[in-house]
Amino acid sequence: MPQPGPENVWLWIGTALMALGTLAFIGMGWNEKDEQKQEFYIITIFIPAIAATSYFSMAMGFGLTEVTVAGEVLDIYWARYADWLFTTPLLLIDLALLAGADRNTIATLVGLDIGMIITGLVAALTTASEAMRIAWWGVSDGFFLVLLFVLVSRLTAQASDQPGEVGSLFARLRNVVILLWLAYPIVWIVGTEGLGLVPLYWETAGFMVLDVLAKVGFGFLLLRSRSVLDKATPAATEPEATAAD
Ligand code: RET
Repeated sequence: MPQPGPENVWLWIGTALMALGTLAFIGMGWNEKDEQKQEFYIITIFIPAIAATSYFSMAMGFGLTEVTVAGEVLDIYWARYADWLFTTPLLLIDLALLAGADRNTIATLVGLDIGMIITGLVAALTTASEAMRIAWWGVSDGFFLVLLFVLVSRLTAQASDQPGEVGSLFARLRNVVILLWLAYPIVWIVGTEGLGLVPLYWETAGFMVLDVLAKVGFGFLLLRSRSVLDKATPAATEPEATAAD
């Protein structure tokens, strides 16, 4: 099993920050009795909890493998993709619940997201050629761009039916997601998986900062707004039964 190099320091910091974020969210949700709000807490607690285990596995060397592309050996932290496969859909579900999105919109977002992560993993593991890796990166970008489009079009339209404060929290979190998430494919392509312009040490630092902001930062913004979560009504999936009949 390959062992992590000096980038290990970032992986341990990531493990610690994700674990602390998990504990903080558990603490914030401890006394929550309202089932609807509990849903936000449960989802948001799982996000850094999954990341903490993924970071731990990378720091220990378990989440690391090597691939050889055109005679060059690359260290690939595959555990990132295992983390993202679960946590990015959870982040989108948090946003979608806030928007009061319907099931079809949620399913579309999650489907596109899974397509993005799986093809990103293929890009990372492909050994055929450098060009093939970049081609798969492009396929993953395709899923990502459609996902962003659904976020700004359909999901935003659905959020406009929510009360004002919920709508503005949604808009803030949506913008945070768009800005932070856009950095991932850039770090990937300039880093060792792609063009190799940035060494693994700094690439690992970059992903760690992004992951902490996109998970723990996002979670704080969402959960600190308790009064807003109160007003976030669930999806308009089924009309409420009336007591009249
Ligand atoms: C990859 C490489 C291939 C192209 C694209 C990517 C996008 C990844 C994204 C990840 C987001 C992760 C988050 C994690 C934790 O909170 C797979 C890097 C488009 C958008 C938000």
